[in-house]
Amino acid sequence: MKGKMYIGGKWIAADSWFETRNPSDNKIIARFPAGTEKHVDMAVNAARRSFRSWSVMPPPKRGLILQKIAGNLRKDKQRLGKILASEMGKVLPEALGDVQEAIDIFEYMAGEGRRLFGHTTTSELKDKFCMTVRRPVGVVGLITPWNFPIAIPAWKLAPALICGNTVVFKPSSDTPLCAYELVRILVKSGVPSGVVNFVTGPASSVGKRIVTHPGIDGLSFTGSKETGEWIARNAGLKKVGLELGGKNPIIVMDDADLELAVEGILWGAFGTTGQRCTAASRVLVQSGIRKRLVARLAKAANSMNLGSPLLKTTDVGPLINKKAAEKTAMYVDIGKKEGAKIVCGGKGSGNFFRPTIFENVRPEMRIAREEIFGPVLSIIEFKKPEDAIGIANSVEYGLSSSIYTKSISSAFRAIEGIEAGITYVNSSTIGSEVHLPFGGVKKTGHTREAGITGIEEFSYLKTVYVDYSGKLQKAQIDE
Ligand code: UN1
Repeated sequence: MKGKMYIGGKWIAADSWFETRNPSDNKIIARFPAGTEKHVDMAVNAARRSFRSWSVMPPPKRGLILQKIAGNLRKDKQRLGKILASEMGKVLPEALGDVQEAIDIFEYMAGEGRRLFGHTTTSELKDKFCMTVRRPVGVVGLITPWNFPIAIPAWKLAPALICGNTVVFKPSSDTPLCAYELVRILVKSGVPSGVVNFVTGPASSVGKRIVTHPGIDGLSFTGSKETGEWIARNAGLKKVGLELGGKNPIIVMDDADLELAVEGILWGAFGTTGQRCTAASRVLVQSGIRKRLVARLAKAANSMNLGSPLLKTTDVGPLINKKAAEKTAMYVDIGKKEGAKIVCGGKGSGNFFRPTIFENVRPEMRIAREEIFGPVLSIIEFKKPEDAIGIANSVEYGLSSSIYTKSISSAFRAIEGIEAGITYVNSSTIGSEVHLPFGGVKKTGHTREAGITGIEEFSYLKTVYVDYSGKLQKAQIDE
C-alpha cells in the first residue's frame, strides 16, 4: 500500500518514499512519501489561504464537523484498532482505547463550539463594558509521536480546529498509516480543503521546517525531552506547547491494598510495553510491604505473554522498533552495572522485551532517573513516609504520579507534595481522561492539553473594552 500526503485539499506524493513496518515481524505495511521543506511550505501556504474562511465559520458549525469526525471514527473503530495494533504494536484492547480517546476528544471539543467562553467583568469607568473573547492562534504545526498514533493527533487536532486554527500536521515516521487513516476520516467528515494539511517525512527536514517556519504561529509537540529542548531553542516567538518525558513514580505505603497496588503497577509499567510518557517506571515502596510486593510483582510479570498484539493471549506487544529494543537492553545493562538486582525479565528477542523489574535501586542510579520508554521498572525502598515524596521529586521530570494507601492524610500529603502535573490515588499512573487537563511540570514541559486547557493551548484571549459614554474616558486618570 502507498499512502499520500494531503496538502491544500489534494492527495500528493513526493519524489521518494519511506516504509512503515509492523514491529512484531518487521514486515512492511505501507510506504509513505518522504516529504521535504518544499511540501511544508506548500502546506503552510494552503493553511494560510484557508485561515480566514475557517476562522470566521461560527464555532458551532465547526463543531458539527467535529461531531461527524467522532461518528466516523466510531463506525471505523474496529478496523482502525487493528491497523493501530499492527503498525504501533500495542495490544488490541489498548489500540481500541487509543481510537476511543480520539472519539472522546472530538466529541468533547465539538461541544466546546457552543462555549469557547471568555469573561465579562466590570470597568473602573461608567458606561464602559469589558470582556475577553477567544481568537484562534492562526496556522499551527502539530508534531506527534508514535505511541498514541491516533489519540495524540486527535488531542491536538480537535481543539485546534474548534478554535478556528488551520493546521500543518506531521506524524511520527513510525506510524504514518494511523495518521493517514485519521486524516482520511477528517476529509470524509467535511473538513474543508487547506484546513488540515498532512506532511509525512523526516524530522530533519519536515519537522525542522515546521518548527522554524515564519508562517507558522503556534506549535504543539509531544515527544522526547531532547527534541522539545531543540524546539524551545528554535521556534522563535511562536506559541509553543510541549509534552515531553516522564519518570513517573508509584508510591506504595505499608497500609496499601497489596492486590490493588500489584495490578496498578503492572498496568502502569508494562501496559503499552512501557511506552507511555505516563508509564510507571519507578515504584517507591515502604519497607514493611516491600518483600511481599516484589514477590507478587515478579510472579505476575513472569507469567505475562509476549506476542502479536492482535492475539487475545498476548499481554505485552513489541517495542516500536529495533532502536527502542536496543535502548531498553542498554538500560538493563546499565542497571546491572550500577548494582541493581534483576528480579525478573532482563532479556529480549527481536523487538520484544520481557517485562523487567529491578530491585535494590537507589534514587541516584540512571535507571531511576532517565526515561527508558520500555518495560523496565525500578523498585526503590523507603522507610519514613516523608522520604517518599523527596525521592519522587528527585528526577527532572514531573508528569504523572500515584500513591497506594488507605490513609487519607498520606494521600493528601502526596497530592500536595509531589511535583507532577497528575497524581492518582489508589490507581496507576496511566489512563487520563480527555475532559481533564493533561501535562506536567519541570522538564516534562508546562503545557496542559485536553479539557478546557486544550482550548487555551490553541487560542488566545483578546481583551475588549467597549466605551459607550460618547466621550473620551481615561482609565487611571479620570475620577
Ligand atoms: C502519552 O503517553 O504520551 O494517560 C499520553 C494516559 C493516556 C495518554 C498518554 N491517556 O496514559
